[in-house]
Amino acid sequence: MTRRSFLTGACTMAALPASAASGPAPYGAIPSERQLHWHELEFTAFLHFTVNTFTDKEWGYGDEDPNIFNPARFDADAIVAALAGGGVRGVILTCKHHDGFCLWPTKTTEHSVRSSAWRAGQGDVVREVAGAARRHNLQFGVYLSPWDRNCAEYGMPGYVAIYRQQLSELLTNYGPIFEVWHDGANGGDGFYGGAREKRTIDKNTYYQWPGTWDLVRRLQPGAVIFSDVGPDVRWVGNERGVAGDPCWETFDPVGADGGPASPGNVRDKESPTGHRHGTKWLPPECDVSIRPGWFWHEKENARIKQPAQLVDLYYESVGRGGTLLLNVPPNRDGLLQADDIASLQGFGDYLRTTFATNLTADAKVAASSVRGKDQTYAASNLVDGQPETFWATDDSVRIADATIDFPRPATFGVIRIREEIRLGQRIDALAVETWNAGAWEPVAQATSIGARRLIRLEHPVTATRLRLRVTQASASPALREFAVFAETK
Ligand code: FUL
Repeated sequence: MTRRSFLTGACTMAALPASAASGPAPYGAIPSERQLHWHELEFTAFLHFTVNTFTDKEWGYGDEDPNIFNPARFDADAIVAALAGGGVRGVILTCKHHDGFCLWPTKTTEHSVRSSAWRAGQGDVVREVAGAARRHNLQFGVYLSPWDRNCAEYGMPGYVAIYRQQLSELLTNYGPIFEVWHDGANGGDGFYGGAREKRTIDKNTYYQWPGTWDLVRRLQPGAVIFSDVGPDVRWVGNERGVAGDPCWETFDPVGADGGPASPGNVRDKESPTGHRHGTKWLPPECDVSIRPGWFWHEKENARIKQPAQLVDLYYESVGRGGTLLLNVPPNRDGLLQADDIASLQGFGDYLRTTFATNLTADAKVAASSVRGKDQTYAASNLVDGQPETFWATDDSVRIADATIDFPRPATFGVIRIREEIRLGQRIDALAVETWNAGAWEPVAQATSIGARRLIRLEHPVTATRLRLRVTQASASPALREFAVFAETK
């Protein structure tokens, strides 16, 4: 050890007060690297596709003939290209839904594409979607239903090894996986290898989730794990795609009966808002289908959510610190329906045009307080477009403001505010004001900020001067971005 590094080490160890220029200490729970990466995706898609597409069901019983799965014009590139056109950054495929039919040629069961007439048993939907996702620069994720209404072993101890084997196949043979999705539907009646009976399982113990999650960590350390209770991403508590307001990124799940929580067993009334000061960083994923059902049904072809509805959902999910997981189900041809594609495209156009130009980018910013008067934490970091920089104040500060002066009047309808979440969720409330005829006038207020808060104004506002006021915080504020945009309608 050199003398210099010895001294540096000694200084760090001695409990000196933090120098003014050192960064703020994190507050409460903080996100992992894999969660940070997931937050950046904002908007991802679900593909619900299996035998149900051909039987017109939402939940298959498990006795379906594999030959009915025959999407004659299946084209993963066309599907993924349409998703990319909608602004989607990741896609999660139902590799196995509750009916147990596997969309890849698994070694664990005959009940898969291998036994199907589709491509004479040589097809692999998982491989094709994973490949198309990579070609279109989208991340790829897998949904593997724990409930399996086909498997004879379901409900018995042997099934857990089968489930883990299926997961291992998916996590080793298809490249990087960004998310592993475990739904919460658990047990009931089914085919179960011909038994045709009802099988119930203990939600807390049967699947031995900790062992399965260890397996995911080992095989795909970068993947986030989704379920009602995480461990990385929580279900938002409804299938409407809407987060609470406030929506805290932290959450301590409790079972529906007040006991321990597990996938399929959570007091989900609390999931939309999460828990302020919860001990786990467990942000919400807001899943919703573009159609009434999760699978494609001819009778729902005229009931597709329009771009304006998708825009509302975006503000109610991504805009509240979560992500939006929008299901767009392939049809019997193995393609997305034209109307679904048109809605996606309209929504993507809205996102691209509205968020193209941040009007604060050439504004000047001055703050009531800057940490240690150090430029590293200057308020101009709010508008520099750099993800790594942030505005911070001294540790003792809880109420602070930043004033933004535009070089010319700016007209905007959307405000975007982001905390430096590497340092936890610190802010409890803030307000935005405009300077008008010698006085500050309120424009908007918000509570939870977290990864991202989008405020959509009822009417556009024109201003040359704006003020962002942190009115309540649990630790000194650390904000990464303050941006405003003209909404294109
Ligand atoms: C639920 C399932 O029961 C639905 O069929 C759908 O897959 C939804 C996303 O998750 O648990």
